[in-house]
Amino acid sequence: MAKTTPTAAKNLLTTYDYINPKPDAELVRKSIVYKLIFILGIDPKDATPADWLNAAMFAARDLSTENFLSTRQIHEKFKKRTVYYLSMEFLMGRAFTNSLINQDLYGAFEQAFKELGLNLADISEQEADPALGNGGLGRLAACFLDSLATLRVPAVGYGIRYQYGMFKQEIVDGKQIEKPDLWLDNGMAWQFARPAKRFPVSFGGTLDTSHYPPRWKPAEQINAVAYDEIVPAFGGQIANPLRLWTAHTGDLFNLASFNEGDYFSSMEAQMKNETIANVLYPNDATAVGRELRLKQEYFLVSASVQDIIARHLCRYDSIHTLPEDVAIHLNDTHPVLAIPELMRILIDDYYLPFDQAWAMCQKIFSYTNHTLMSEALEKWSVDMMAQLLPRHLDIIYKINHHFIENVVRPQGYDDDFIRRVSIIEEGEQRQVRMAWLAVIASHKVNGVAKIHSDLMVSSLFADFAALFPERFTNVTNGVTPRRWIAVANPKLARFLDKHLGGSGWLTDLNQLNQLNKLVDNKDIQNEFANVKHAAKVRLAEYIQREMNITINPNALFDVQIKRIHAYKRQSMNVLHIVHRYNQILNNPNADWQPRVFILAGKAASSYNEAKQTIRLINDIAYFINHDERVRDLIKVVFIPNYSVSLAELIIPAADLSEQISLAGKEASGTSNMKFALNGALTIGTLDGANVEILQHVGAENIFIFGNTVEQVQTLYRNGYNPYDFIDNDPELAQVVNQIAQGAFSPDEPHRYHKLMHNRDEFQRYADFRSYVNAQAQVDKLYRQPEKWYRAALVNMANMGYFSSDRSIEDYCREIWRIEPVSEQELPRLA
Ligand code: 26V
Repeated sequence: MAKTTPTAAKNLLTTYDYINPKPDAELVRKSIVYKLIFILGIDPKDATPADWLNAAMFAARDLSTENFLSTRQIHEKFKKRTVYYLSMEFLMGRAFTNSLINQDLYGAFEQAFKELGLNLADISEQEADPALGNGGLGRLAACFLDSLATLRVPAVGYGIRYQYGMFKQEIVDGKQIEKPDLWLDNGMAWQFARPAKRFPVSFGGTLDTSHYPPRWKPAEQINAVAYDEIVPAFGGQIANPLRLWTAHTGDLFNLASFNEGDYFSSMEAQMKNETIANVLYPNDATAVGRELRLKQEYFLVSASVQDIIARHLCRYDSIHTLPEDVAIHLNDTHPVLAIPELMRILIDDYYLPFDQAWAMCQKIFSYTNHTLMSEALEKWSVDMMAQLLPRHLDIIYKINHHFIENVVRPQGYDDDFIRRVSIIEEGEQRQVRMAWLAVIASHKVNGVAKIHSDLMVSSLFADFAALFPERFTNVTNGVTPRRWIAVANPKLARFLDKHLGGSGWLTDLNQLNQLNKLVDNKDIQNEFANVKHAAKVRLAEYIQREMNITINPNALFDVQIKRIHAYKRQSMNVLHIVHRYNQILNNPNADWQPRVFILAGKAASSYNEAKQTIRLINDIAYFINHDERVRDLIKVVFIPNYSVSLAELIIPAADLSEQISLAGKEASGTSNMKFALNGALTIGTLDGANVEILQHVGAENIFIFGNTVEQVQTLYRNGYNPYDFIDNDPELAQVVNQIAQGAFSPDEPHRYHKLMHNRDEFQRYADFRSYVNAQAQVDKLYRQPEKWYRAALVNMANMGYFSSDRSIEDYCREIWRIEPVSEQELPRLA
């Protein structure tokens, strides 16, 4: 489409020839009321809290739009090399409060609502929490977008605007029930619809190889249409886009039947493919959904790569400059089809020779691995790919051939090695190994914590590390202090402002170091204890209101919140709870430390063991919470429908952070960082980022237990037998038997038999005793508040390293070679 902007209009943004309300409370109030009346068409006397929220979000969006548009102008003017972050998941959390804090508008909006007789905090609670992700990987992408904007890095996030996010979890009779998550139902004032930004995405059909380049004649086409979400930097001035694609249902045609005039058949295909942007897949999706998942992945990357090229051609007139201008980052293997997609466009549309296109790809792509678990490593059947993406499969074969003949064979590797590194896995069902393709095409491949990156090189990618040792690197994950302190824990933010002399820590988290001087100061310990207590009261009120369970804020809050998965060992947490329960009943008059065990998390809907674990937690909660003999010494709470917003409520209230995965299985973990940053102590294994947290906070300030990776591997090698541990530990045996024989499920005594008597793949029983001992150390320290709060302060003081700002600086320097927008490049304010 030709650009039709008249010359006179071209400089409006830079000359500020328009009205933008200066954000004082009065103008904010007027702006909110204006939006309510003229944008939403609602009479203020009829407005619901959700209406007020929408109006306020429009008002707040106005105030970041200028930054958003001028950021784009700066990038174009200075031809800023840009990173495009491709991810199937973004767990952004609520946008409204975050944007007010990042733009220093919280006070003005609070006052404006006060004048309207409303309360900002209540209004903010109306916002739906877009759950466009499963867990850690999606939330990491969101923390990274916040840091990218705040560090002024030219960056665009690309994802899918799933109509229904992750399901809504309800707990009925202890069981997880999945309900649709209607996050878009109340409108989404935060996103700009971009109906003109649309790209066709094709599927199926045939490949005519009688020409060069071969001609792909697709059978179906669907349009990807963009929605842009503003990602505001902390401190204003810069705002980057998160571009989310929807499938435009009206545009899909079965081309063949449409051409034959068969309107109804073409509509049928449309209905079927409507689902492309409908749901987010849980991470262990069944075979039924696999084809749709593959389509979603291609839909994301095809639209994004086309958009990236279009953006490049706005700045440069040649495709050949693409590698200087563009870095594309692959968040796990999910967007790896971007590689053959870019190859296809370069070869088929721009007529580049294969070698030249391939050299460009290797400069452009980089890839992060987020898991070593074999079941999460994506492989697509060659047959399915041949059906759906014949040209891409053809290109993958060529890449594989080029790799084997030009890279592997010349180095003298044998056939067995070649079989192992081939992108195509031979066997009954030939499969495309997406992680292999990612490694072969990328100039850098990173793991997400030191131990994980080391294991990645020594196990999963060992053969590739022999071929290209310089390709592999580590970038330890981080979390944004804006979301995880300023938004989630404002009282802690005030505490830090006070003792660190201002809010500089928010963009330079190493300033927390200065707390180290203060950790022995009793007044400061008390002040922090009060901050923690207030957060515990807030959580206790929520649990009372939503679940009708009374908990005591003076008890130790012991928290495990994350996806429910066997390797994360929620069921080992349960073993400890039951063991403690038994001990209390055996010795009721001992001086027990009261504890509240808080758990939350979703189980993938097809993952039975995880769902059983949720049910077990709820059965035990019901049983123990109603046993008068334990009084208030143990309470167990499973909070339904875990989300970013719930994490913001729970994490500040935690005393103890449970990070108890089997060593070698958790790539990094990021909630471990959020907890420690909020002054919780960690009980954890030597796994993921726990190892680096230990190094930063010191062994006296963390409870480390359990087998090391080496010990775990030795146990596996020697044929791990859970009964070696159960039979040698009578207290453990008692716990296992109680659960397995129905002590907590009297209506169905065998309900948990299988859960307890399986092969214990993640060695809960091997680590049980060491875990229980570590828990005793926790009680002991908690009894000495001075020591406990000192340790909590030491944890906070040494968490600077775990800011996602540091992670992003590492990526920019080591992987993307990207420079932020400089002070000089920023527009001068009028
Ligand atoms: C796999 C699949 C397979 C196909 C269906 C959809 C799907 C979705 C997710 C996954 C794998 C998830 C990998 C993941 O979430 N890894 C987590 O990444 C965090 C950020 O790096 C890290 O802190 C966690 O330790 C790691 O489990």
